[in-house]
Amino acid sequence: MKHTVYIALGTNLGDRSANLDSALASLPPAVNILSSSPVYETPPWGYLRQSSFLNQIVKCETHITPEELLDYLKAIEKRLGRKPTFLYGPRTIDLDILFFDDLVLETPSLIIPHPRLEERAFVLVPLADLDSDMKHPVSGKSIIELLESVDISGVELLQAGK
Ligand code: PH2
Ligand code: MG
Ligand code: MG
Repeated sequence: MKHTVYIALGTNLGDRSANLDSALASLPPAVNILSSSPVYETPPWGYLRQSSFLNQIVKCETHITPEELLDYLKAIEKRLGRKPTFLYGPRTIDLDILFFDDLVLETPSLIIPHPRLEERAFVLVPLADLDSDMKHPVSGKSIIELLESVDISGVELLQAGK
C-alpha cells in the first residue's frame, strides 16, 4: 500500500546545507519525495546553548511500514555521520517522521504524529508552506491554526522550496 508521509529534517553541525542535500539524496528509492518546503534557519529549541539549525520538511510517498521507515531514517542519520549526543542537543542530521497518512500510533520506539510538533515553529512554518490546510489527526486542528499558537520569531527563510 502507498502511504503519504511528512519527514522533518534538521541540522546544526558541519556543513548544514550539504547535510540537508545528502539526506534528501539518500531518501529514494524507498522514500519518494513529492514536494519539499523551503529551507529555514531557526533558533535552537529545547536546549538553547547551541548553534542555529537549518530545517526543512519533505512530503513523500512510500510503501514501507512506519517501523521500517524509522529504521531506514536512522540508518541514513548514521551514514551521514550522526553521533549520539543528548536530548535536544546538536546533531549533524535529524530525520523525524511527523505524519504517516492519518495514522495515530504509540509504541515504545515510535510515536506518530510526532508528539512535539505543535510546539515547534521550526516544524510548523515549513509544514504550512507545504500543506497549510492539512489537519492534525488527533486534535483536528489545521497547520495554520497550530501555527497561530507558536512564536515564529527568528525563523528565517533561507532558500525557496521545490
Ligand atoms: N531539533 C531538536 C532540538 N531543537 N531546534 C531547532 N531549531 N531545530 C531542530 O531541528 C531542533 C531543535 C531535536 O530534534
Ligand atoms: Mg527531532
Ligand atoms: Mg529524531
